[in-house]
Amino acid sequence: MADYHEMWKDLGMDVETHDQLCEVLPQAFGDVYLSQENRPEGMDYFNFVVAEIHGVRPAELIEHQKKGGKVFGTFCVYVPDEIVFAADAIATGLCGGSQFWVPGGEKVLPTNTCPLIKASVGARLDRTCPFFRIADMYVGETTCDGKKKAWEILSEDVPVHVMNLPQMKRAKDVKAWAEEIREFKDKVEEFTGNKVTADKLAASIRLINGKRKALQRLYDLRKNEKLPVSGCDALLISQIAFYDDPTRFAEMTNKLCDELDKRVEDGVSVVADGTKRIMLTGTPLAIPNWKLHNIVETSGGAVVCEEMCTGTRYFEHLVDESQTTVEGQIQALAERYMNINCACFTPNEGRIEDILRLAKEYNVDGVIDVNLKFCNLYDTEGYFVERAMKEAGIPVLGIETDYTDSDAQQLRTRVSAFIEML
Ligand code: BJ8
Repeated sequence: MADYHEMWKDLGMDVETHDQLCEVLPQAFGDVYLSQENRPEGMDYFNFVVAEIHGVRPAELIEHQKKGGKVFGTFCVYVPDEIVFAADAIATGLCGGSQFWVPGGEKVLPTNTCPLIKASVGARLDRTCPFFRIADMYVGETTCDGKKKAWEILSEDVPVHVMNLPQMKRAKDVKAWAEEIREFKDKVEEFTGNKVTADKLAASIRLINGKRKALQRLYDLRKNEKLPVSGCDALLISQIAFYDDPTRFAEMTNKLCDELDKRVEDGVSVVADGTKRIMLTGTPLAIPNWKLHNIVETSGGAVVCEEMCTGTRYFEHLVDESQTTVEGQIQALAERYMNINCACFTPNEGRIEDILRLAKEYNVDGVIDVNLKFCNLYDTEGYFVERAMKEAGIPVLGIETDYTDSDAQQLRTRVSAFIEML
């Protein structure tokens, strides 16, 4: 990796502590990724992005700021990136997926907070992630209780705009979400000094739809019996989608898909015939959380789909591109985003329907319902998920885990036993 110490210092980072992270990440990545066999060549780009994760993209964002542009940091797939890009700003995901940041979060948050929140708060307060330093404004949402309180803590250190996400899906809730998007647009316009016009919004809707289409194409390829790409690799791409330049990301993902099309034609698979096909469902797996995929794929299974925010919840459903007024576009955005089925909604039957549909589409042998420790929402919803799977005759395994490696061995035992009985 090139030397970015000067840039990190300029960002006011704690460079010494951050160096410790830089030391462990390549090892973790090598263990999980570079040990895989028969990887597509198109993965080289994504390997490069990870190798330079705190360098190349942050440098691009800084360049954008030097030209007067703003950067918005987001934490949830309900936040419409389209609005941000339409104001000539850049949106970047900020969710923390490493145990490295958790102790920093625990200094201010209760221990029984989910690791995603603890890592995100820790990355900011400990000044050990360039993305958290670069973002001019954070955009929060009222999804779960832990996040709501985290915004209050973070807002003492950085400007935070919180979007009030309704928690039901009645017509009046979609209307309320459209109103929130309208307010967000006003906020973004004021903060950037740039007007969100119908033309600009139309272009950014196409831009983000392009990213969604590329991801859908990648996931469709995973439906093949001969699996052209591993679950670990697909997860990495889903994670990178939150950070990368959307145009380049779609281009590189499509390029990889061209290669995967060829593999399907030639009957090339990354796994042996008969390898059990697993779908993961549950809480998001923020980068660099590769633990469960790695365990499944080194225990005789292959992950073929993720019903997660780092998965299908991120890209399914396109925004209607036919609207020509900002008002119409905001309505189209509200309708698309309210199609996402997060456990913070009540009821959330749509998610159960999605899991059943995806299990068929991807021809899965079993489902693993994974919950980040202390996420009450997904933990509780697990009751319905597991009951629905049992009723449909789909084997299901419920798992709770965090970002540490302390349970890796125990998880491996349980996952291996599950895969063996499929
Ligand atoms: S749409 S899943 S990205 S809220 S895991 S922080 S819910 S305690 S991340 Fe999420 Fe948006 Fe929903 Fe997706 Fe809270 Fe649970 Fe932690 Fe979570």
